[in-house]
Amino acid sequence: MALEYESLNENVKKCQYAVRGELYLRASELQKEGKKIIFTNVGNPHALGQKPLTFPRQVVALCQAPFLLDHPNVGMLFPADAIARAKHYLSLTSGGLGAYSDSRGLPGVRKEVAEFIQRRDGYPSDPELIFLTDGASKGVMQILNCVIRGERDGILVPVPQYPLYSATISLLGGSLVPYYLDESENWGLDVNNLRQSVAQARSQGISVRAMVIINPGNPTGQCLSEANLREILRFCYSEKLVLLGDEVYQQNIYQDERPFISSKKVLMDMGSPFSKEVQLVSFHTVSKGYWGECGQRGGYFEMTNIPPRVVEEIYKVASIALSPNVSAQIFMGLMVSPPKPGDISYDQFARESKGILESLRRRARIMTDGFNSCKNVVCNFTEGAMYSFPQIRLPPGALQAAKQAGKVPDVFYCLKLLEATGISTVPGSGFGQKEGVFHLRTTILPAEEEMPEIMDSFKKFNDEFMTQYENSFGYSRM
Ligand code: DCS
Repeated sequence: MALEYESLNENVKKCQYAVRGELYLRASELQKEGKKIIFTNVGNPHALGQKPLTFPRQVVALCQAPFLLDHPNVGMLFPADAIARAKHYLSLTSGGLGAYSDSRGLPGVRKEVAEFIQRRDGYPSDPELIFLTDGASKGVMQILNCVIRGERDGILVPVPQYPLYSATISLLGGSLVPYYLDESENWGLDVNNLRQSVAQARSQGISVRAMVIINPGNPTGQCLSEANLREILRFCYSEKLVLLGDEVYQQNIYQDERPFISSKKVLMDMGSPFSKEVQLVSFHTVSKGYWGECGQRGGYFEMTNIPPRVVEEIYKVASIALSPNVSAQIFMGLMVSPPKPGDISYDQFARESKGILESLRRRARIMTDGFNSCKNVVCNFTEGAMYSFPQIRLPPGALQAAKQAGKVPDVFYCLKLLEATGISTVPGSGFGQKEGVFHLRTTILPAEEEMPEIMDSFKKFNDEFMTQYENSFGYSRM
């Protein structure tokens, strides 16, 4: 047999993805046994009760069932602007949602994305340099696939990081070059650390080719400042790295001091030679923000300063998969061109989206404060994205007990938490963390009214756990 475990591609075996790892599997088992599980392991808002925005669903419903457009009562069920938008999107397709589109996505939707980027950043954007993808994940994989030629090609990745990056780099047989975010500086990024990481990688014969930033951060929740982005872009210029800007959480901002600024805008603001030379690929999605349409699998990437011959090659590779999801492309079109003031659906759309964002902002606060009120737990405020990433300072007794159980200490803690409370989290080791320091990640997505109860039950578990394992020998360090 060709497909046996022993003969499986080693890169497949090496690749790990903690968000659906051991904790998730145990939680699914417990759920089957009838235990109530609160799934905070995945940033999957609708799975935790978030309602879809009405307008985009109306438009896509009409696109999926175009015969409704000919129904005499369609105007009683759907607002006129939704009907008009459904006709608009259908006219962009070559045969409705059942037909493949161009492998880069529908030209009309790519144009809408370019217009959105131009409005957001104040600089022109070219639809020819925008590819629509099945979620941001597929875009990231396509680009890493083009960059990584073998194990000597390194990609700078933040630690902690979202494991899409570590997993894809393993799968493609490249080398992950970590740079550490500083927890005591609110998960800030120090460019000196970057230099050290690159120097160390080079001394091992690795050629560093690209750098990933996640802004706002997953799992760390920080928002990068404009000054920091400028430093990063300057660093990419001097080191000749392509910057992969993961900006999927750009709508998820919960403080006013540091609004989201795209890497593209900062790069263009820097002017020549940077704006003409630094290579940048930026990613976005319909899965996050107040949309949370994870199951639709819509995303895009925009390329800046990527040579036309490379763009052609990326197009060729995208063509192998024929076409991104067409209904997801329409979600993307709607996300980048939502109803405007004066449109029939505007008030409802604005009310719904504002309601979700304001609630997320309150939930970020409830969670951080809740964690910080617990014994031996410290947590930076979630400035953006959808996660809280508290540090759990484990007493030596707990480290010992974990060792005896054959578990990594944070996995041990998260399993106990799951068994006691039904709260399903992801251990910090799944994202990478400094040695001897332990974390867990939760989403801030459970319903706001359930939040106090969840945090109470977390606190009760944690404080009892700490008392049980505490002794006088000190703690895991920060
Ligand atoms: N980039 C980051 C930083 C993400 O957090 C995610 C999803 C993606 C890209 C990919 O999203 P889509 O493919 O859906 O566009 N975040 C996962 C997570 O950490 N929890 O849920 C999903």
